[in-house]
Amino acid sequence: MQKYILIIGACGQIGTELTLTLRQRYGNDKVIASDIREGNESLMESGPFEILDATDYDALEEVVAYYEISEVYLMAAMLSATAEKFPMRAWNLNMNSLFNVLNLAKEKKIDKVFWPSSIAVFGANTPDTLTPQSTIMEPSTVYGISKQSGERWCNYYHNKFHVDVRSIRYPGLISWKTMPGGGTTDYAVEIYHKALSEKKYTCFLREDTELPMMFMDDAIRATLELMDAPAEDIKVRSAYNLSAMSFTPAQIADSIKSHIPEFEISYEPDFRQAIADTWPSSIDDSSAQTEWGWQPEFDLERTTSEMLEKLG
Ligand code: AKB
Repeated sequence: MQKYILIIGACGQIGTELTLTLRQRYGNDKVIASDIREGNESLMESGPFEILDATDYDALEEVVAYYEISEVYLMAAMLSATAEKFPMRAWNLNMNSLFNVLNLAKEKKIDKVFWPSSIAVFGANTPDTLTPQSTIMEPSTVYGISKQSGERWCNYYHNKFHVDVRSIRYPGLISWKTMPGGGTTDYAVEIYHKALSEKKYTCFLREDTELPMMFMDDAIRATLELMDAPAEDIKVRSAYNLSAMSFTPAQIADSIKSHIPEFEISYEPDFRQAIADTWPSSIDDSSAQTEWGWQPEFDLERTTSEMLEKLG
């Protein structure tokens, strides 16, 4: 049987690269990109594109029926920094879109769901270093609360209705094709753009704020490996911890200076510092490693070389 895939939030930082990779793998016409607004030309022109509000169940159901969709990647979300400014809008988007997709799967209108969680599910009382898969989770941000609730609902729909939903707790993601928007880890992308254009960057986090990060190629590969894994190997139906590297703003600046010696960084922490302070500095992803074979390929040095080369 032919497999048709729907990406919701296809114009975002992860959605763009996920759509292009899935189109290469399955064929352009098999992967339907959708978003609330138009985006990247390469994405819009390489295959079918639908304007879709993921909180509108009827509109979503119509697109799923029209294209005979069997798999949905729900990438639409309001990220941590923006969600602090618009709590109710964030809750509405992050939760209702998830319920809509989970309910389509419960009704057997689709077979498989991918939904992204985040390191934001953790909070100030979580062990900070090598944070375990199962641990104290008391998120204090709007975004973190929505992601933690989402994880519990994914687990519930799997246990109760046998929905095949799979998820990853993404760390901060670094990519050059599409800018992130509204996140706390966004500095780790902005810094490369500013290093090339202005040779200096003012960071909104303190120099010693260590956070888990990942290069986008690793994140996309992890997503596809998790979706390809046999259902019986997926023991975690909330979301998997996933790790690649951890660094501070001072360390990423040093890594850039080894390519651009005149680069200068200064620090003006803002409200995003308080968000970052509640997140872990490193993650234990041994469950992902043993259950579906996860291994990262990009460390900070490789990420810096790739970002500066591609953006340069
Ligand atoms: C954010 O900073 O909000 C995101 C995330 C870690 O989920 N990048």
